Amino acid sequence: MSVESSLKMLVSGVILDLDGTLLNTDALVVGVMKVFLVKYSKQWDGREVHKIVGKTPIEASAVIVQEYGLPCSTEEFMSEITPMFSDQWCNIKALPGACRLIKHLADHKVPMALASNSPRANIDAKINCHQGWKESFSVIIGGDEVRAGKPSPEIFLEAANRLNIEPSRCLVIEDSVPGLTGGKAAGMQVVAVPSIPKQSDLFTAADDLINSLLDLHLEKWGLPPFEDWIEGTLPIEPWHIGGPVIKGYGRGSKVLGIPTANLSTEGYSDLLSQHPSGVYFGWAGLSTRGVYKMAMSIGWNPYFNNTEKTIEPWLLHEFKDDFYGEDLRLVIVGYIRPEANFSTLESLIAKIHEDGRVAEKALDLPLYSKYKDDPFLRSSSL
Ligand code: RBF
Ligand code: MG
Repeated sequence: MSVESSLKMLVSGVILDLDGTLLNTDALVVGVMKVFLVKYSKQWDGREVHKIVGKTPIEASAVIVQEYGLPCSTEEFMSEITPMFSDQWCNIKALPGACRLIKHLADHKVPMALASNSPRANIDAKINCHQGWKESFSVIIGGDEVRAGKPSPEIFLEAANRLNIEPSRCLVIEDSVPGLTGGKAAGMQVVAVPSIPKQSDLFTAADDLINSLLDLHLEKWGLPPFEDWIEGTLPIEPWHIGGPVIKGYGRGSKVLGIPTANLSTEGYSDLLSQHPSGVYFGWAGLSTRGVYKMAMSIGWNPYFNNTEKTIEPWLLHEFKDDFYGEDLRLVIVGYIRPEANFSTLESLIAKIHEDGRVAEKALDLPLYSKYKDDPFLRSSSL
């Protein structure tokens, strides 16, 4: 990429959103709503999620009361639902890349503000559960500490003011449309990292649109780059998944030279929702055969525009026969790139083969090769 196209306006401070950007709050909202609506004999169907992301609690509550025709006022709804959330603040997981980002910016003394539509007391309760977060922000502003929440620019302008940095020199990182709108109205650079998939057309106003915090390239904004990429791969906290190999999705991956050993997503929707879509790699164990190198995609395969988030591991080994039904164990140790769309099938295949080579080589690094002996790969649940 040329410098002209990749280097944006230089910034000297970062303003972060909390819910959906640093914390996986959506999972909690869904959990609480499911339980709550049962009381009114209604069922949460998730269609409303995009109408509540980035809103203040009162606005989001009004949407739910209206959408579900609940026989209560917005205020009554809020007083019932608030205690259900308050018990759960410490159960909200950091999104992948959030701790890495905060630590990196703090280590490099980049001024950081937290600007959230959530009330200040809730912000404090949430971030206190994550070690090192609170101290990293020199400014924290809640939705109840400004006259108007996002999409008003006020909270961002106040953050810039307290950081003592010109708005145009601030980089905002946001998952929601109201946040993006507010950041742009404040005259700031905005990186959008949408928490709801397949909605990229709503984020065209963003200066950069990324799939997850793992894809953040701070050097584009003149900030110190992450230094943890190794040979085209990013080490992640290893995670496990396993189950019987199922038949593929009828796209003839074997013919393409990419025979993926697909896993059923049944029972794994929570696990999959925790991991951003993208191309990853690691080790694969087949109980009766051995342990193999593996590259895999998680997501909707933009080229095929799947409706379900799937997991498609490609074992980097020539097998003489199929192994449908066998127990496949995976330990995922690193990240390569976001899923992409391609104009031709040939270019998709070429890219996947490149991923395979990257994974093959990286897995020889001690950092990754040590997981080859993970007992999970050899245990069997079948
Ligand atoms: N599908 C896409 O549409 N875009 C991708 O960027 C992409 N990357 C992949 C990377 C790897 C390592 C693997 C194994 C698959 C990837 N896929 C991607 C999914 C691929 O289209 C699908 O697995 C094949 O069609 C085989 O079923
Ligand atoms: Mg948000």
